[in-house]
Amino acid sequence: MSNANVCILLPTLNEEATIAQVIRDFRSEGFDNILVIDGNSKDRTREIAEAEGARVVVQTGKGKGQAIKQAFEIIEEDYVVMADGDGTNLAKDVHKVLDPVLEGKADHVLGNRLVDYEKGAFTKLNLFGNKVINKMFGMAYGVWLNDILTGYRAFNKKAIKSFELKKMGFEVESEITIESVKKDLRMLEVPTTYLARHSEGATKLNPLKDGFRIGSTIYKMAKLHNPMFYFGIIGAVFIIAGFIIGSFVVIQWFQGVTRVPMSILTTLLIVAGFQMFIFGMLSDLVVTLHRENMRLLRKIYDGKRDDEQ
Ligand SMILES: Nc1nc2c(ncn2[C@@H]2O[C@H](COP(=O)(O)OP(=O)(O)OP(=O)(O)O)[C@@H](O)[C@H]2O)c(=O)[nH]1
Ligand SMILES: [Mg+2]
Repeated sequence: MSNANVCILLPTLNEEATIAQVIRDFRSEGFDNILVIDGNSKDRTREIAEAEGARVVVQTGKGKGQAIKQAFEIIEEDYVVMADGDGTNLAKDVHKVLDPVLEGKADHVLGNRLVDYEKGAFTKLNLFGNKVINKMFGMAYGVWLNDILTGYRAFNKKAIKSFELKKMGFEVESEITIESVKKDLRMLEVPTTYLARHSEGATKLNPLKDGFRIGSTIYKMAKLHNPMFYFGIIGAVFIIAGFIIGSFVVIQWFQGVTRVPMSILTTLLIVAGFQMFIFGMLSDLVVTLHRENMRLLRKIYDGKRDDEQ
């Protein structure tokens, strides 16, 4: 199969130190169709990318999420490989990432960075944050992946055109993965090598701020996919708070002090907590029925498209 049908998508923001090499490396793997979506870099990223023969598009908004959304809208090729422009992904790994999609084994392949990473590629905080986020994702969506935040991925056209992306920043990787679960896409993880950043290129990621945003996106988006998880956590917080205050009330009562307002608060917290669980169960029912309907609709739609082709 010719690689002209594969678009290599590189989002960039001030990556003049690495972009030329990244483009050359993908070319030497046999990929000439390279799209750089640039976030209005203040350095020479765009000029360099153009000189290396890439198609350069300047994103209309801000953030990596907006850039990816815009790129997915303009891409017309049947296959897409997305990689970072900071030279942290090995172009050599492209075949590992892309082949399962080309062979029709998956709609979306994720290059797992956590098996083989260079010293210094992750800070301790980033590594810890990644692990927590992957566990949380597994609990919320029932799909246990090792690296949902990877920037090295391959997709087929069906996948990129089915994503409904709303997040503007570094939440985009989580959103794409969540969308893939929701749209029943076949996902596959393959091991890839992750290199440390070039010493001249600065990270655009703020581990605490972006980590919190990513966690909150995963949690909020779970409302429409796994409401038991979403409401269950709120319920658990209420019940635990109720038990803590309740224990205090009981201890004080044994000491001869009666705390009436606190007793009322304890009851309210525990009752409200249980109600949250019941609410979660009901929402779960609604979501499950909706998912079955969507599956059926998708089946009908795919069948129709096959007939047309
Ligand atoms: N177009 C565009 N690209 C961006 C934006 N922010 C980051 N990028 C690019 O997205 C890729 C990944 O961003 P990084 O800053 O490396 O984030 P990361 O890889 O998650 O974090 P590190 O571990 O620090 O490398 C890089 O190629 C960036 O240049 C943006 O706002 N717009
Ligand atoms: Mg990076």
